[in-house]
Amino acid sequence: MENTAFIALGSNIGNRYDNITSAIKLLTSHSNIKLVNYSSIYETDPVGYEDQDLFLNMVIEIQTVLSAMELLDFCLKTELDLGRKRKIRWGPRTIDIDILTFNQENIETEKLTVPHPRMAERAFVMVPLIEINPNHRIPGVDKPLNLLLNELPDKEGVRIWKRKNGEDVFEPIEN
Ligand code: PH2
Ligand code: MG
Ligand code: MG
Repeated sequence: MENTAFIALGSNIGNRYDNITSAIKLLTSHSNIKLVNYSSIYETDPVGYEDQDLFLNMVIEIQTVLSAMELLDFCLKTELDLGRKRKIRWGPRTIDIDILTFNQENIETEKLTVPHPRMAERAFVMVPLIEINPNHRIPGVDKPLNLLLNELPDKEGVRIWKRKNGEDVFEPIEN
């Protein structure tokens, strides 16, 4: 599987944990998508549109032979399968599945922009991303991730909710 993608997951409607773990299961049930790594789950204050419930957020790393567009289509299909309805921009969502990076590629089409244009400004993305890949480079961004994170005002709005390793072990995927 020659392509590596980092994907952000978020949910703030319904059973947020079920939504996120179901999304991972559906994504990795695709024969051409392999889960390589996943972060802890964080509970996060809403960013952008603040009058909504707290989110759960995490990041996964996958390998795939799909193209970025094919991966996007499968992410959008998975959102719909989990009952996502698009209403307010940045508003409440059952599940949001965003491609953050795809290899080190810059992609700009009508449907997809990679790297995700707002990822470096969002602590709810940067904290889980740094957890699983502290040396990750965002194409077009020279600064290391931890320096970017230090500058973000909303870091305190990101709190560990379920640890990947530790007492409250979280294993979304049975092997
Ligand atoms: N997603 C948004 C807008 N705001 N805030 C948090 N905490 N987590 C999210 O996943 C999120 C958000 C749009 O995608
Ligand atoms: Mg999003
Ligand atoms: Mg999205």
